Amino acid sequence: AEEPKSLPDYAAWKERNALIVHSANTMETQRDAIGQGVITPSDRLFIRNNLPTPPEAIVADRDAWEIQVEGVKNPGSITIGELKKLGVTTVASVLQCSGNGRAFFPHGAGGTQWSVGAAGCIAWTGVPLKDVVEAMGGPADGAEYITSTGGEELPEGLDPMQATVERSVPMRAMEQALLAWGMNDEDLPLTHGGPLRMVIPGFYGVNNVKYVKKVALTEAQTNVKIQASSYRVRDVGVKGSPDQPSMWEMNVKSWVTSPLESAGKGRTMIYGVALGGTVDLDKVEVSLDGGENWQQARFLGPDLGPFAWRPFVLAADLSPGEYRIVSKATDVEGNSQPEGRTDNERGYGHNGWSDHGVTLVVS
Ligand code: MSS
Repeated sequence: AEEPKSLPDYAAWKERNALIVHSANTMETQRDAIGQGVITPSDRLFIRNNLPTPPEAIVADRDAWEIQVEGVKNPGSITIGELKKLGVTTVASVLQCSGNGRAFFPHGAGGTQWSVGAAGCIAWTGVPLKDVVEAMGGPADGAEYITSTGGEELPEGLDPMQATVERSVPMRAMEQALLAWGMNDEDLPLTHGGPLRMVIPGFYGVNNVKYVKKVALTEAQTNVKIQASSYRVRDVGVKGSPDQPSMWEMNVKSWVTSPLESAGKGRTMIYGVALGGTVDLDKVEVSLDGGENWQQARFLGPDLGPFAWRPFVLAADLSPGEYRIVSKATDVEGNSQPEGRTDNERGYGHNGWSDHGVTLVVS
C-alpha cells in the first residue's frame, strides 16, 4: 500500500516530517527524528490506535472525567479533579509498542511494519495508583492483576470481547503504576490518551491504556481478545492463547539514531538511545565493524531512572569506507541484547543488535 501523505485530523498537531505515516491509526517516529534528548517531544511521539480516537469532547472538561475503581475494599467512582488531590508524581518512562522492530523479521510478521520508531521517552505526571487504591480501602482479597479499560465507544457491530482495549498486568506493577493526566509538562493530549491514561512504566505500550475509564484489581486476567490471545509470544504459525507469555516487562534494547547513511571523513559523533525496561542500564557498547570489536559509549544527559531511556554517544574517527554500526546495551543485572532475533508469530519484543544496526558510507 502507498503511504498516506497527510496526518489524520486527530494528529494534525504532530510534526509531519518527524513521522512515517503507516496508516490513519499508526505512525512512527523517523529514526533520525528521535533526537539526542532524554525526553521525546510530544509532537514527534509515535501513535498506535486499535480503534478510532474518541471525540475531542472527552477532553473539554478534564477534571470532570470519571473512572470506576473496582477490586478494592471500597469500590466506586472518582474524578480526575479528586485524583489530583490524592497524590502526584512525575515519572519518565519509555513508551514502546510491543511490535517495535517487527519490520526486521524475515517471516513477514503481520501487523504494522515498525522499524525502530514506535518508541519514545515521556515524562508522565499523575497520581500513583498505590495512593488511589489506598484511599479506597486497599486491594480486595485475592487481587492478582491490575486491569484497565479504555474509554473508546465501540463502532457499531463490534463485539466488545473482540474489540475492547482492556489489559491486565500483574500486581507487581503496582509499585510503579500511575494514572497520568499530564505528558511532558502539558495536559495529556487526546491523541495519547487524554484526559487520563494508565501508565505502567517499564511495560510495553499496549499496557498503557488510553482514555482509561475503569481500573479493577482482579483475580484473573481479562479474557478480552487483546489480552487473551493478542500480544502473546509464540512460535511462527502458532495461534495466540492465554498460556503463552504476555507482552509485559520490556527487554533491554538500543539502537543508533545518527548518522544513518552517510558522513564525511574524520570525527563523527555516533548517537543512539538505550533502555533497560524495568532495570537500570549498566553500559552501551558500539561496534563500527558489525560486532567484531566493541567500544564503550558514553551516556548523554541526566539519568531519569530505570524506566527512562538513556541517549548515548561515541566519538569515532572514520576514514572513507563502509561501516556497519551496531549498538548493544547491558543492564545492571547483566542482561544484554542478543545478536539475533527470536522469531515469533507476531514479531514482538525484537531486541537483537544485528538487525538494529545501520550501514554508514564515509567519504
Ligand atoms: N489504549 C487504548 N484505549 N486504545 C488503544 O488502541 N493502544 C495501545 C496503547 N494503549 C491503545 C491503548 C498500544 S498497542 C500502544 S503501543 C500504545 O497505546 C500507543 O500509545 P500512543 O500514545 O503512542 O498512541 Mo502496541 O504494544
